[in-house]
Parts: sequence; C-alpha cells; structure tokens
Amino acid sequence: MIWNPYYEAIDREKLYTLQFLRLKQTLERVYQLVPFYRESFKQAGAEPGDIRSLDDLQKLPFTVKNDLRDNFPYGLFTVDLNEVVRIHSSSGTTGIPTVVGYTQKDLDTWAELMARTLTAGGATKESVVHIAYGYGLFTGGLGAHYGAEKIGATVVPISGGQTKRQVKMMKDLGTTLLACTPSYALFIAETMEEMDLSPKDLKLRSGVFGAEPWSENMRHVIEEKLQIDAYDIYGLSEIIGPGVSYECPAKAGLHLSEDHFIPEIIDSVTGKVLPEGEKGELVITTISKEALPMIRYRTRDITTLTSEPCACGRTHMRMKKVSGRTDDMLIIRGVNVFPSQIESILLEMGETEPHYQLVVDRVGSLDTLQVLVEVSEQMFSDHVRGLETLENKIRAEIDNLLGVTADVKLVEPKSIPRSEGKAQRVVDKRTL
Ligand code: DLL
Repeated sequence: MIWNPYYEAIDREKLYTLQFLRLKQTLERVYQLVPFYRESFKQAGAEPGDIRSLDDLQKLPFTVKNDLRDNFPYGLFTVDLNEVVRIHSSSGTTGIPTVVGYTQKDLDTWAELMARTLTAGGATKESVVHIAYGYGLFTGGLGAHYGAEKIGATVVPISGGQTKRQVKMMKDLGTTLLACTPSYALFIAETMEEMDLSPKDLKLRSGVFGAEPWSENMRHVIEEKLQIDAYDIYGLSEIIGPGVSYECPAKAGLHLSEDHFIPEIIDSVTGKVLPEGEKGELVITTISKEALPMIRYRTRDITTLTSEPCACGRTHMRMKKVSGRTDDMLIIRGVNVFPSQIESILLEMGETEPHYQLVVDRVGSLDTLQVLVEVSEQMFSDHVRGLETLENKIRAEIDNLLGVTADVKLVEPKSIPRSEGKAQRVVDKRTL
C-alpha cells in the first residue's frame, strides 16, 4: 500500500516543477533570515535570484555539521523560538551536540513522512506497532511514534531497554510491526530464544530498521530469526529525523521523499556532483522545512541514487542501502575498510554468530585491525581446533576480498556488548 499516492507516485515532470518552486521559497527564506547563509552564499558569489533551474543548485555552497556547531544552539533557525514547538539533539560522539528544531508544520511534515515509511513497511490502521527506538532527544522514538499514530495504528511507545519485558509485551499485545535499530532487533531475537519463544508465538510480520548501517546479509539473518519482512529506513536529525527515505516491498533501494528533499551525490574529496548511478556522499537540501531548512547538507553517508522506475509504483528516486559514512571509514595500513564490508563477509560465510566488533589499534607506526566474532556455545566448547581453522578461514577471506590482514578472534557467545540503540561496531584505540 502507498500512504500518499499523489505525492509518492507523482509524475516526475510535475515533481520537478514542485521542487523548483519550493527550492526558490526556501532559498529566499534562508537568505533573508539567516546571516550564516547570506554570508556563505555571498562568498560563493551566488544569490537566490541566480538559481534559475534545479541544476543551478550546484552553484550554492555546502553546509556541514560544523556549521550547526558554530551556530549552536539556534543560529541557523529561521523562526523565533516561540514558533518552535520541539527540539531534538544528536549527541554525536565528539564535541558539542547539535540542536535541531521543528515548527508545528515541520512536525506535521515529519509525521507524514513517517506515515509513508511505516506504510511501505507494512503498517496499516490494524497494526500494533512496537516502537523500541529511544524516546527523548534522539529522533527515532518520537519520529516513528507520530507517523504510526497518523496511520491510526495501535502504538506501543516502549522505547529501548528491558528487553525481556519488551518480548513479553510483544507477545501479550500481539505486536505486528517492530521499529528499532537492526542491532536491537537481533538482540530481541536472541532474547526470544533465551525465553524459549519462537516467532510462531508472536504475531510479528514486519520491522522497520535503521539509524545505523546494516548489510543485506544482516537483513537475511533478522528475517530468518524473527520470520518477518525487514525494511530499511533512513534519516538524520539535521534533515528531519527518520523518514527521509524508506524501503518499499520491492526492497530494492530506499525511496527518498523528493517532494520535501532534493538529493545529490558528490565526490566527497573534490565536492564535485556525480552523475546518477555513481557512488558517493549523499547531500540533501530541504525544500519544505520551516524552522531549520538545510541547504546542500553533507550527510557523510555513502550511497548511490537511481531514478529507474520501481515495481511498487512510487516515482521518487531510490538510494542504495547506506554502505558506511565517510568518517567511519577505517584506513588500515592504507587500505580503506568499512565495517559493513566485514559484516557482509562474516554473515556470508555463515559460520559465526551475527555479533562482531572491530578493534583498531596502532603498534609502533603500524595500524592493526582485530575482528572479534562470536561463535555458538557448542562450537566454543567443543572444537578448539575447529576454532583455529575457522579463524584462519575468516582471515583469509577478509584478506582476499578487502586486501587487509586482520587478526580474527572467535569469542564466547554474548561476550560482545549488546546495544539497545546504535551498535558500537568499532573500538578505535588509536584515539583513546
Ligand atoms: O539515526 C535518525 C533515524 C532514526 C533513522 C531511526 C532511522 C531510524 P541521527 O542520530 O542524527 O538520526 O543519525 C543519523 O545515522 O547520517 C547515518 O549515518 C546513520 N543512519 C541512519 N539511518 C541509517 C540507515 C537518526 N538506514 C545518521 N542505514 C545518518 C545506515 C543510517 N545508516
């Protein structure tokens, strides 16, 4: 089902007209109201009046996370604080947090986008939606919440934590759709096993998972363990939160709501816009936001865009599953490695558990990569020899496919910390 067929399946020519109109309004708005944008446009030698087509967007400068930090907390807002009805914040791992704000209209837009997302993921008025994304300053919980309520589904706003209780609630309340991070979905599946519950004891049919990268192989593991359809959902606080793009039943890329956002893909080193189909950094311009519009915001997320028609009938462009962030990329002795590539290899081999962590360190001037992977209880206690053989096999596979030598260590089940939100896949001791 499509939540809003008029916009989600809009004729692309009509879409371009709408985008251009909304873009012009947004540019005028930020130029008039935000000194930062006026200044940065001037420096780039461009004014809103110079933007005469969608392609002209390229004339404008990028906005980056540091610009939000430099203007912390409200410097990039285009409305008075008394028009702002909600604040969220992304904690980030370093430095000052960034603060984002919403007017009532922004919240309505967000709920609409999440209604699209959840509908594409199988939600209807009849669904019981269990929201285990964190509630609070993180955008996951409340973002999914208002979308699910808009659909008219029965919402269980459980937030993260107390996993056994979560499983019991899902069983008792007849939950049909689970919303959480993919790593937490896996933890929920593991907890179900511990509680001797099988997917048959629950009514779960689908899940919308996002907020962190997860591989296609991880999708298969989650679908198999929970016996559901697992859909990828993407978003970031600076743009609106979850609901920027979402998978449909075709599971062939995430439709990006182009009536609200204009996507571009750039070469993250040169900043040059790349042609459709090429892989690079996703840049997004918001064209309907009031409190905090973003012009050419560099997401740091790596993906590819396509406007090829999709089997589901939606016409918005699709982005591939995010394969990593430009700033998550590990450079191990000169070789670029993304955690998701290692995840893919491990799950493809299928001989370990889907729980892993990468430990990066420096010995002398040499970077080292250690891959910790859990194996099953049985394997761990029965086969010391077998463990060594498997470690060697994984090491050879990583070497072969990524060109990097890793020290692979198989560890006991449940020894790698589980996460209720975004998983910490990498421990980088070099910066500690
Ligand atoms: O994580 C918003 C969100 C909540 C999305 C719930 C989906 C579900 P931030 O905390 O600002 O917002 O983090 C944004 O998380 O730039 C990506 O690097 C990463 N991310 C989000 N969704 C995905 C995804 C929320 N589906 C940052 N795949 C983004 C890969 C994702 N990475």
